[in-house]
Amino acid sequence: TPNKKIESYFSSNGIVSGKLGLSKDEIKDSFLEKTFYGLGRIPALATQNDFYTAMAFAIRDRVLRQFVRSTQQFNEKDARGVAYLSAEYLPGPHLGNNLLSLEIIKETREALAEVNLDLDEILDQEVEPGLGNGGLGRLASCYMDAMATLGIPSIAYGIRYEFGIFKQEIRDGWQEESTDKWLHYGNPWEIVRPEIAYEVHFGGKTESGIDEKGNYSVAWNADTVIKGVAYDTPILGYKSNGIIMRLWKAEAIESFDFSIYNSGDYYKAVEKKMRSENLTKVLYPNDENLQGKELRLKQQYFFVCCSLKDTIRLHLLQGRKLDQLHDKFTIQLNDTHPSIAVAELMRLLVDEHKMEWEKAWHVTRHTFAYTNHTLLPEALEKWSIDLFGRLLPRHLEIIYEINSRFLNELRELQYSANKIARMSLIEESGEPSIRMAHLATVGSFKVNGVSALHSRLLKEQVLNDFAELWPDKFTNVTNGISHRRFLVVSNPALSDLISEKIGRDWLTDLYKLKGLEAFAEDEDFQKKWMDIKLENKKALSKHIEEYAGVKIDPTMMFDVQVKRIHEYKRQHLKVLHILSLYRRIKKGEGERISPTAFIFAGKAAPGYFMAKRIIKLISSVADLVNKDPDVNGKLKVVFIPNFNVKLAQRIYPASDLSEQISMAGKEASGTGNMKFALNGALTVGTLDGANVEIRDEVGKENFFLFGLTTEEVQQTRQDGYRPSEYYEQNKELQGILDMLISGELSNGDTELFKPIFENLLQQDPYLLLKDYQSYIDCQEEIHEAWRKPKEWARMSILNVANMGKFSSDRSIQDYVEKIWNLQPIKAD
Ligand code: OAK
Repeated sequence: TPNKKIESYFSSNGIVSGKLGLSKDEIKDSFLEKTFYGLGRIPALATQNDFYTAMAFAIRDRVLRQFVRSTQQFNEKDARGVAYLSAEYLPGPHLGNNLLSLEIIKETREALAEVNLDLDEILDQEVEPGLGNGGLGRLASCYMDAMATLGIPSIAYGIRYEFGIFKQEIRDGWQEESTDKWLHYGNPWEIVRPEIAYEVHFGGKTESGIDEKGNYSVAWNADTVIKGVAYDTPILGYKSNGIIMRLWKAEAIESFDFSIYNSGDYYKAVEKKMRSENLTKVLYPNDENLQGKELRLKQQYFFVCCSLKDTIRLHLLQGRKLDQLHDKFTIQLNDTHPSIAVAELMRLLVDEHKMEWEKAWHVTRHTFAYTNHTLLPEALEKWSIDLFGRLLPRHLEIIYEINSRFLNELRELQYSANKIARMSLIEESGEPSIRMAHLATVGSFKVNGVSALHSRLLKEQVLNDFAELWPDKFTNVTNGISHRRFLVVSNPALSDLISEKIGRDWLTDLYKLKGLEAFAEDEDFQKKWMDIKLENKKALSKHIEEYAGVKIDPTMMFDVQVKRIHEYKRQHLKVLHILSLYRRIKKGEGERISPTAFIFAGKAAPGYFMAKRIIKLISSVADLVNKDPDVNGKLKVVFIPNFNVKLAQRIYPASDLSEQISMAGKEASGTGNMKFALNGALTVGTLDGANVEIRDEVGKENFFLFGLTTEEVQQTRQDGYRPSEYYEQNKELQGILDMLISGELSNGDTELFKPIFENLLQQDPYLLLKDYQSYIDCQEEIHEAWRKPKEWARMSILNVANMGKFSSDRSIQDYVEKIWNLQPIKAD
């Protein structure tokens, strides 16, 4: 029963209905109060981190107010909503973004200045939650920013990993990993909800029988029970709603096992608790490479089970019926990591809520929608039947039942045995396993790829049989990025310059940037534009000197490749280019090379041999080039350690050239490409992922294109590709490749880079040698363009002016129209 007194107090005195932001004095008062009462700190003892925490608490109060208000409005309207399920999130630092959303950056800066503190130093204290590996996790967070801003009734579910993506250090050129202790200083943004907790079962056996009502039913007698507890972080939209990111932490069901405790073995009793908590200890650091580990499957089921039980609770709380779940919710699956949800929802409906199978299946397949984020075969999730059955015996039965009904439908359509085997949810060849992408596709009403090209390839290749069977199920939603985080917050000087010219409407409608086209030729504007770039480059140079020990002249061209290290992304193609320039300089043929700093950053999966070797190669090339007096500072190479959202926010604003050079057909979309272009970097890229659409938007004359198309890649394969032919025929390329095994890069060690050399000569699965010459020619064009600063500035401005399409606001609008079919509710 609602407490009317409290409700009227809430709404009458401004707790919920007050204004959005705060004045300078209110911020100061609140900040000082949090320092004193919130942390119990006297100024003499307070550290910068205390001040950051106090400010975070002060701001969180306001963020929560917006969240409460949004929830009230969503509930009043009985709105249709989205539950977003993602095993990964990369929110980045919260404070700066929340200050922007409340429109109080200036006031906060002034309030702190009055007490002799500097906002930038305070912002720098924040340790970001690294709860994801790369693109997929960051996309989820960009989407939360947009969902909150647009007023999409939504909740985002995930896992509260105690240790996120590892911290990367570079020692002697090699990547070294250490644990990411992001919770070490506490986390002022989250609120634990001990009362929102669910039991999750594992293992044991199933037993079928007849229940009290005489119906056939299945009981799952699990042998392990773990509790999932909700930790909520409010995510604020720009000047609007707040939504919740609800992350589940695993806990033991009882703190102690009393039977063991009473027998006197205290340590053994506690051991069980520790084992339960292991479940959410650490994020698997593999990006697009499946490991098939039991703990990973446990993590997936654990968070899916809690999230579905919570969604059902929210649904029933509104007085609705369970068979209307799909009318009120879409559950969006962020790749297949949460796709066990299809079986779990069936289990909850059929076993726990006693719904009949057909009805439950109708609800299920109208509730889920599935986003695919990769075509890489090694990333497509499969779980061995053996492992799966041991951990989730009931789910295995349910999947068999779904499959048997599905295959019967296919038989009725007269499909061949071959085709039926191809489409089955179970792979029979080799070790029998469950194909999670098939489960997600069969169990969803929509399936989408993340760029036009990727969605086409998904339909034509990986899910071709399904797309022929259900053509209307397949759609595209091109990825987008939060322009508020990646331009307004991270590049304030450029944002102000833009707003001076075209006003501030672009903060909520990125297409408004088109207005900048009118100033592309304006020399005064160009100068201001490039001056800001230079200032950002100076700031990055400082960071690089401090963290990578390399001095860089900020007037050089900053040629940047930052992303996970993966062979398909071809960081080693960039290395071949650098070595080609180096060799030209050594031969005295370097006059047409513009002074360039090559900047790399990104993490390699700890078990990925080739990726780690590529990092070592970059470091070795850096040593050679940076120290050679003949190069005379014309080239610099640097690998900045520990790429994360915070570092990314420094790098994009300082970049001149964005390297998007994956082999065509491999990068599902890319989102870094959008962040660079939004900050005025020009792109050199293949026709892959969203590069295609970026080039369409900015115009082909403002984009440096090279390399094979996806069709040409396929043709090359069909024709029988022999990389050694390119090595034989292209003498420059030969000389560069020979350097890898000459010992020149490795203190005489001819073995160190042999694996890379041999891989390229013998297989070259990502066609570096085939694309090499086209890349080198394109780079020559780029170096020439850099020598015409006005031209460059014009192209840079035109790139930014045409980035409207790549806001995550547009992507979310697309999801609303093509998939979610709901009404946004903007906070008033
Ligand atoms: C990671 C693990 C498994 C499957 C996919 C991924 C992943 O990160 N994919 C990336 O998703 C991004 C967001 O859609 C895309 O921009 C990247 O191209 C894609 O590699």
